[in-house]
Amino acid sequence: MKDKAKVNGDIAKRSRPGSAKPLSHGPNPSVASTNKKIAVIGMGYVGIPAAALLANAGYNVVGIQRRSKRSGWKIDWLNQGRCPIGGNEPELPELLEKTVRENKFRVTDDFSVVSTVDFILIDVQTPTDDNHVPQYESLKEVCQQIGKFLSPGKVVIIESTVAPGTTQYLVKPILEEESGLKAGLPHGFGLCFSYERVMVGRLIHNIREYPKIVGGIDDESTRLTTEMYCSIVKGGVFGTDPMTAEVSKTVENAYRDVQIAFANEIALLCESLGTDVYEVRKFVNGLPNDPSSPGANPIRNMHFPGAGVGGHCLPKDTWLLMHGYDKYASIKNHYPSSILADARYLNEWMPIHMVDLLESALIECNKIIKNSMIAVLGYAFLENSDDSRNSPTIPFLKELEKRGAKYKIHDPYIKDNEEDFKIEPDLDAAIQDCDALVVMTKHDAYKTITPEKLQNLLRTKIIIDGRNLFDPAKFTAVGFTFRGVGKGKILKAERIRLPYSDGSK
Ligand code: SAJ
Repeated sequence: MKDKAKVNGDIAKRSRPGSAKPLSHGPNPSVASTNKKIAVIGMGYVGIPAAALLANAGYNVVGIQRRSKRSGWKIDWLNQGRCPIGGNEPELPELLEKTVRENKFRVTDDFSVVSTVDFILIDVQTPTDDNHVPQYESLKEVCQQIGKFLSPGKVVIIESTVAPGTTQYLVKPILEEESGLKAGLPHGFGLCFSYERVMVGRLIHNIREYPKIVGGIDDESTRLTTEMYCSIVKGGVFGTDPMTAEVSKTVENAYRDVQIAFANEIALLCESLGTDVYEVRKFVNGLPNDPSSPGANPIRNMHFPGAGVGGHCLPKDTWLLMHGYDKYASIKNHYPSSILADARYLNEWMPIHMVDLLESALIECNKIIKNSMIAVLGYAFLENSDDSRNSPTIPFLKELEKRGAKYKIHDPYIKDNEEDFKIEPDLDAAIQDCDALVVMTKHDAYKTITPEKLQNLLRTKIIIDGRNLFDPAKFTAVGFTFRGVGKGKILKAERIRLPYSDGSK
């Protein structure tokens, strides 16, 4: 077991950009000294798992959550050791129950506890508005609150995703203004941007297994923050500067968004060309890498096309990246077109394409979309989760309304939602007497749906599959009209079959 001095020695050296050598390999619970205290601000999908892991590593952790109408209830739930996050989250409920029972973790709405802690993690929402401008009300408010209770030696760590430049040019000035201190250790406060990489359904896993990037305003901020994360992170902790960390985070999600948009555009082409995008994807991803020089020719990992891209991250992180560029970039490169922005617009459009697929299927069945009743499976943005933030189902429903259709929504994990859509808890009741079934989220609960079940429930045998949930042949074989994102072969078959298949001219 490495002794503390050795660990500190290792950590002192900031890993040179690109050196990719982690500052330290963890987890190393021994670094978690029980007399060190941590405040985690924002009891959501990022703050709760981070707090539970750090408390379990030995830190004394206090969660800070506003007693708001939407989230205030979480304070009491958490202090009873109960997990407010629905869906399947391995390890999290047990860790919360244990750390609360052992008095290692508690939650309050009183910001004055900041005066008693060593580290302050900021895990609040950082959405963008309809004009793609970051909405930093929560971030600014918590920085003002923190500033009031800051004293020299404390370290503030932003984990929420922010636009490049935000740590240096927005957060730091507010903290300095409110505290009267200068940023920078040892005489002032420490400050880092160390972004979250959580994903619903694997919150604990991602924090523990994924590399952690620490962008500190100075070496001491980076060193202390890295030491803290080493108590829970297995994937290595890498040091850099705040701007590089902010760009890396937003690029990481923009990369995924562009990859998904690529898959979505290919799916649209496949529909028109009469091919199956999943067959194409299999062949494209199957191209082996050149064994003689694996690095020479990066592997292909075509992502999954689908009914849209939701969540708190991908729909906004590209805009955060571009906002940082617009606001803080000193040199501007004027380039012809932005694949980042176009990717966003295409992914935002996929729910509309789902309605187009539905309308064409209804017409094929001599029905019109106006006043038709549609069964919508899945309100969450991601399978097996209760998270509906920016769910593609929301613009899909709004487009249905615009075209005069009625609908029933089912989701196994979500009852109430911010948009106040009525969610039908009983699957059969949601499907009963509908003119079509539309798959928006690939919950495991839907994998057992059979043609027989739907034949007895649906008024019109139409399926629109936005998540490659079903095997179309199983349904078309018994007379269903089937549409799927990227499923061109069915269309072609139907096109081929339709005019002459029943021999009628
Ligand atoms: N999606 C597709 N096709 C795909 C992958 C996803 O259509 O091939 C859709 C999903 O259905 C969903 C949306 O995209 O609606 C987002 O899915 P996700 O799997 O990216 O889930 P997030 O947004 O919770 O997680 C992402 C992850 N980012 C990356 O993998 C680069 C996660 O690692 C981040 O921690 C998370 O954003 C975040 O918090 O930033």
